[in-house]
Amino acid sequence: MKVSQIAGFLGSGKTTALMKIGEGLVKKGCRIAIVVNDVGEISIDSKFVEANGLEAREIAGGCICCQIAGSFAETLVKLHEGFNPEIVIVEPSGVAIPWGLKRAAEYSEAKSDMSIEHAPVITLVDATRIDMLMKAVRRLVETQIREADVCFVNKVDAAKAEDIAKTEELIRNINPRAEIAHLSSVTMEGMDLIYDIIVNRISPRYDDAVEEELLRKEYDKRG
Ligand SMILES: Nc1nc2c(ncn2[C@@H]2O[C@H](COP(=O)(O)OP(=O)(O)OP(=O)(O)O)[C@@H](O)[C@H]2O)c(=O)[nH]1
Ligand SMILES: [Mg+2]
Repeated sequence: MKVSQIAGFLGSGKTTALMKIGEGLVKKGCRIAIVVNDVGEISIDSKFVEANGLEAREIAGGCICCQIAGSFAETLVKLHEGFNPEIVIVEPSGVAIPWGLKRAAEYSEAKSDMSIEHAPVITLVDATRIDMLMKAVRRLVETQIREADVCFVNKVDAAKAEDIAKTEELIRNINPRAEIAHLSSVTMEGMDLIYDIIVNRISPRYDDAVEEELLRKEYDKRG
């Protein structure tokens, strides 16, 4: 079972994008489940989910990557033994750390006869709020960018050109190895690329050494 995570700070457009992605991939014939870990109110539209032949689960409270890793793994096991999706698209809470979520997903292998593969870690960065993000929650946003394989500058339909350019530059500075692309759930720009990334590419498994390296970089930067 492949796990695809769509990270990004609160309000960066994850749920909106995830619904479009789920719908698009189901249309292409993929068996898709979505898992949302919301800190706030419930946001999955169950009618939408039913109408599109998706399977959805919500994990409420806390952050998937730490406090409730156990229940995330349980959820994956239940999905595997029931609906048996090819791909599970996960929306971690806006404050989750992507690398920790890989480890949490792999816990499920110990609980059931299944193997987990990861799609590239996707982080959405809201170009319409880039100044606010850099002022208010810089550290968290930097971590989500640093741990991404692909960063999407999101809401490009509504963002000013200069803010899009600023967002790209910021991503490049924080994570030079990440691929950068544009996304809009309104115009659907970037959606074909997202489908391709989720279906056709894979990202490495959790590795202590890599996490240590990521933490070290973060620590060095903080001085
Ligand atoms: N213009 C524009 N607005 C968007 C786009 N995607 C999402 N939004 C809006 O951004 C707001 C937040 O979107 P959500 O999808 O709920 O964001 P989220 O990241 O899931 O938010 P949390 O779950 O609270 O962290 C909503 O008002 C959406 O309508 C986009 O591509 N373009
Ligand atoms: Mg959401």
